[in-house]
Amino acid sequence: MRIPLRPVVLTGASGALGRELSRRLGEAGWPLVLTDIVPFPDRLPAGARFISADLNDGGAVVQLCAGAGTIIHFGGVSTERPFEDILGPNIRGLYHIYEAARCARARVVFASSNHVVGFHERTTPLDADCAYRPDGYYGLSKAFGELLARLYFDKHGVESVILRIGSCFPQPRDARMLATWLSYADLTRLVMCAALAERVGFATVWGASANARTFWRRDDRAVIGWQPQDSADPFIPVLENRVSDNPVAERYQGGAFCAIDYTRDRG
Ligand code: 15L
Repeated sequence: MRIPLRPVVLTGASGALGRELSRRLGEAGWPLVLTDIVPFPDRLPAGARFISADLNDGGAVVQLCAGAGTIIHFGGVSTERPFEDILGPNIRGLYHIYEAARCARARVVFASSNHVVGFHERTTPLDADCAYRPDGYYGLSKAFGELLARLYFDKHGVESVILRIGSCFPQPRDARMLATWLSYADLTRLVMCAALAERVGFATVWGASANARTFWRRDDRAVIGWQPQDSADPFIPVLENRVSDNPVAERYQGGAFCAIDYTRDRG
């Protein structure tokens, strides 16, 4: 695969997926500018720089991204939290990322989440243009991010690839992840394709491996030329009965996130 000519900013570099991407893109020789609010815990890949920055600080984010061709945005809060914890990193922070992309004329590869559609039932197969049904403040912030990306393309021509990531872990862990699992290798190829594709406009791709039990169907993967190569299917015999005893978590695509602070009458 080609190597990008202009610097590639990776936010959230010190998080689980950020560290994995730093190592793998670093090994591929990508010109990385890594950033996070906390120090980078690993040895820096050859040719990479690390700059500490707070997504809440718009000036710092714009400066960090100056000259970049791509911003791979994995920073911010990555799980369900109270609204006030989400507001700075995921709402204001996203706005800063898109302003930085506009200034640098960079493409954004945005780590969105399946939790933007978490309250769809598991029995409903979804296309990427389905209705938003966020399952918490975290999913809501990712839906805001997707719409911000849409706005910045329509108004400013800032290109985005939205990665609606399912469950990206070394291995699937329960029955739900037989549908939602994304391997690290498929994630890496997905990010590479999203960054390198010639023209993407505004594209949305389900971030899941080739899982027979998937909840998801059509998306824009052809635009970036990505196909998953891994699958959760070999784990079916050991995981298909690994379910929780929470009926809300088991009914909806977002799983346990849907059950957090759930107060609706179940009748
Ligand atoms: C996510 O968006 C989270 O970042 C991750 O921790 C998982 O919980 C994942 O979704 C999932 O839905 O399994």
